[in-house]
Amino acid sequence: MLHNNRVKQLLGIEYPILQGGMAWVADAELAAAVSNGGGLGVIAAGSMPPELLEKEIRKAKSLTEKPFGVNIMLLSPTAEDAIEVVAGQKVAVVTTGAGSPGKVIERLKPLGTKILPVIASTAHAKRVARQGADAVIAEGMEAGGHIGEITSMVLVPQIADIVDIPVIAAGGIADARAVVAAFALGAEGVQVGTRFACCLESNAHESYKQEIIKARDRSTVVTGRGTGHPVRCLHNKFTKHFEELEKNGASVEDMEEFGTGKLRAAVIEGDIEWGSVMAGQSAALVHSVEPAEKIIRDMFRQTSDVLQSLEKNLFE
Ligand code: TUI
Repeated sequence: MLHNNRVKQLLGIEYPILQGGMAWVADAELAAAVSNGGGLGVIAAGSMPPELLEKEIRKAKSLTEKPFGVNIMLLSPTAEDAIEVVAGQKVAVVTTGAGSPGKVIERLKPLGTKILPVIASTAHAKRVARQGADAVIAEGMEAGGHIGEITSMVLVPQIADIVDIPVIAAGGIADARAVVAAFALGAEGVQVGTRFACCLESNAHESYKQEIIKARDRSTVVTGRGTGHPVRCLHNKFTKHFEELEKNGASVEDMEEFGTGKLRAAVIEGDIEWGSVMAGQSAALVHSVEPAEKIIRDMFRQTSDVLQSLEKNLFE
């Protein structure tokens, strides 16, 4: 397959779109749906013990002939086990998050696995490029879950200026307008989390999906800045209580203890009041639950309309 687009080339996919690696949400079923839709589906190892991760990888292989990836959350206590499972299963692509992927690159690159670290700063991008990353996913603070400090609008062009490997934009991308904007900023691909968390094949509880659909521009908040692990989620009783803890000077341990199990509660049990409903600011742009394949098709087909009106506005 020969493409001008380096992300399509690198990953062997039809549309340069990756699904974000969302713990508890991104299982084999979601990953296979995204891959079958022409993007790169990703299984999130974050919430999985190694036996379950292996089972999900085998399941994804049975559900799609297309390439898919595994996301390794580097803060997770099971990250090292996940690396070994991925090595054993010869997974084609690994994305990493929330840390430095040195060990992942060292262990998996010799096996031919493509490594795409999520980064949130120029220093980190330079470092992973030097370490041998195949592409970088530049994630702005519009994203959901664990985030950095810089917006996609200013992060993506800076990363594009300093690395030679392809840049994939993430954070705030939920429709064709954002795809065009990301490419204008120098990206050659996009990663989408929130809109896929809300898709038909996502494992998230129906109540979780409805909360995303109801979300407006100011519905997300960032908690945990004091713990060193800022996390964006939809505001609810959980985030209000978390903010109280921070204001009252609670210890990092107490805050982390309060947070434990809350993502699972939201995603699996549908506890949208006291659970951590992680979502990006683009939740406000998600209006319905649709199949992954339709989301991908619309996000790329509609780019030509966006470009046409853009040309009219700029040049006529
Ligand atoms: O990892 C994510 N998003 C996540 S992970 C997650 S699970 C979690 N639960 C509770 C608390 C914390 C996490 C939920 N959402 N996105 C990728 C990402 N990586 N965003 C930002 C970063 C990042 C930040 C700092 C990557 C590297 C980094 O520094 C590494 C270094 O060595 O400087």
